[in-house]
Amino acid sequence: MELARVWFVLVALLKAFMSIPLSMFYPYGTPSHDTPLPQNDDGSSSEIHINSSFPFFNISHRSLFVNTNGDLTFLSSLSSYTPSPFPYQQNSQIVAIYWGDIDTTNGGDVWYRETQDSVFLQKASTEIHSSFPRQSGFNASWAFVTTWSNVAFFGADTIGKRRV
Ligand SMILES: [Ca+2]
Repeated sequence: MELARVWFVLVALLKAFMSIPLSMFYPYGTPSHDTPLPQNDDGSSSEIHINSSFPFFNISHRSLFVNTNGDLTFLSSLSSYTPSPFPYQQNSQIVAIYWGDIDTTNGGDVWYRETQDSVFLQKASTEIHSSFPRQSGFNASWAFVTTWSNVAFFGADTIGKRRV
């Protein structure tokens, strides 16, 4: 069996009220050399050119967008804050990790990076093997990490936990 080039998108979602311990997440933020998304509501990154092609729904993508409202898109940015059923409208190619009305002007941060760090990729591969035993040949060679950290919802107060 050919060990094909394997692509992996890893997305971590953190919210202040979740009980998932930080130790379960991959490191993120400035110490991990992540790029921060500017504080915004319904915004997106500029087009991010990636070092590897990412095959997704029969298209090999060389760029993507990180959208504040909790998703990644490949063909264009997305400002929609209301989750929609799949297949999604337009010609969007979307990885909807946490599609909701996030507003980081009220708190929280969105970070992203791509990596080919061998320690990171080995950990990611091990977790895939554990979660998907039928993918025993999976061997991550590249990853894109996006973290929504302590993000507030639209209309939240300045602490980001209550609607004002
Ligand atoms: Ca929003």
